[in-house]
Amino acid sequence: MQAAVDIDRGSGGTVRQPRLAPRLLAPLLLSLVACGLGDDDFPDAENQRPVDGACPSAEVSDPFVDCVDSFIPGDATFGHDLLPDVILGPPRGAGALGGTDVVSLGCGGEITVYFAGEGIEDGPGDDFIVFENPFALGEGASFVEPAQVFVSDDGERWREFPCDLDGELPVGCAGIGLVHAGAPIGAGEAIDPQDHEAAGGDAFDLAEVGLTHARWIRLVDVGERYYGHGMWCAGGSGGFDLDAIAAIHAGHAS
Ligand SMILES: [Ca+2]
Ligand SMILES: [Ca+2]
Repeated sequence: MQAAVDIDRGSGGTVRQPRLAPRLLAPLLLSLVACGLGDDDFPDAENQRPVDGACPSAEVSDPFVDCVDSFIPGDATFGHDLLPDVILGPPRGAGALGGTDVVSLGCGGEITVYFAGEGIEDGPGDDFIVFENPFALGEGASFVEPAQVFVSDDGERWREFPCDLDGELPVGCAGIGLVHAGAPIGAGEAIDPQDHEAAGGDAFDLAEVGLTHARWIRLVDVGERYYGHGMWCAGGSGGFDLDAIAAIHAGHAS
């Protein structure tokens, strides 16, 4: 597969150096020009465990989480006895009031969930929405408990969505947007939980991390890093609270 070229070393001898043959180089250059990005633009996330593998037989049921692969909470306890049902299906937000149909991760806690079949697909724009339970503090301010989002298609290598915690509100993290889908319960027209603008929550685009599909999503509480102390992620309901995750572009969907 490699051609060789002779290089004159100036001392009468030559050494053989491998190089890419032109017929191999052309498509490589074309593909680089086509997407403008190399693999190095999407490095795998460091220090992420492979999945536990608890979900191989899960079947596609709806555009929401199909199975919980693993749950490693901090000290929190809220909603843990209701797993996995509490995070399956559509969100049950309460708008500006937050919501309580959640499981709390606690400081540094993490949960890894699975989308069966072809998983989530990279379609135009955002591909999935994470729903937490932030609540309004008035004047456009919210109380938030952020988590960083990781995705994997093979269960071993992970890509991370950059989660900027330096500003007044976190950017690129889950747990920021108020959740309107499911609220107020039983009143008015139902809000489509796959419509980010109407439903709220925080939406993510697989193209941003260079994946065409993702089957696993891992959420890791970063409240302590954001606030600089563990006050808000301590206690029974401390830290990021997962309500639901909706696939916008599901590989199995018609
Ligand atoms: Ca996309
Ligand atoms: Ca909480």
